Amino acid sequence: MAGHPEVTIVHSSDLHLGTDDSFSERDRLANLPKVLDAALSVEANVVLLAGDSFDNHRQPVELLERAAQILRDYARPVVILPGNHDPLTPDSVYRRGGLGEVSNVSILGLNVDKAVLFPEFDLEIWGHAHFDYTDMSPLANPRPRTTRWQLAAAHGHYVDEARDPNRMIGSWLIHREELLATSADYVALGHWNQSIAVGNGDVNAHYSGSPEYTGTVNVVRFKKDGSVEVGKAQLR
Ligand SMILES: [Mn+2]
Repeated sequence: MAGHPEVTIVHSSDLHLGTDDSFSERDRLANLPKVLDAALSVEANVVLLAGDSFDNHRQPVELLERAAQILRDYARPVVILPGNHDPLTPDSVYRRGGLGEVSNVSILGLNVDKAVLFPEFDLEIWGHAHFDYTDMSPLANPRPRTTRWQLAAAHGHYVDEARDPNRMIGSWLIHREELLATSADYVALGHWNQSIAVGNGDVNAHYSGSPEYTGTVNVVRFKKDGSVEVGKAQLR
């Protein structure tokens, strides 16, 4: 076999750009260039942001235009999954300020449907965007694999127990059997601030955590020999 391409993906989530912190003079977009710089340092082919990239939709258009420019200047592929803080509502940050028109940025559910294909890497990334603030099932209806490498992205709350039809508590739940049902090479999770693997090692499923709290991003390497390596890169 000639071998398939080796691919490096940087996975982050919960950047919460635009957080209203009136006690700080800090740039509200500061975490975005930090994550992109970390991606450059490990020569990532694709950056995936698994939800809550923005804290809320009450952002001035100027801030959104500046975020779009930072992403445009980065120039490499970025895939964004809208989460429960930045869903694709009519007033969404992704529908104002031009973020949906940046050619190297794919926003799941907006300028691409449920998946982004990268033929040059024999890779597909799929995920269900949040469209509003109500409950949804982040890993429902897993996409049948069409490429050598497949990454599933989901924004929600992982629970280790089997699904309980009588349990009505909790929103955006992700169950262990749903992780397994993806058969993906890597499941990129968002919603939790801490960086942690879930699913008992039966599947490569990881929360990246918020870079604000962890100071890191996840670095996922799909290797030529078919193995998957998951590590971290420090933010500077
Ligand atoms: Mn969230």
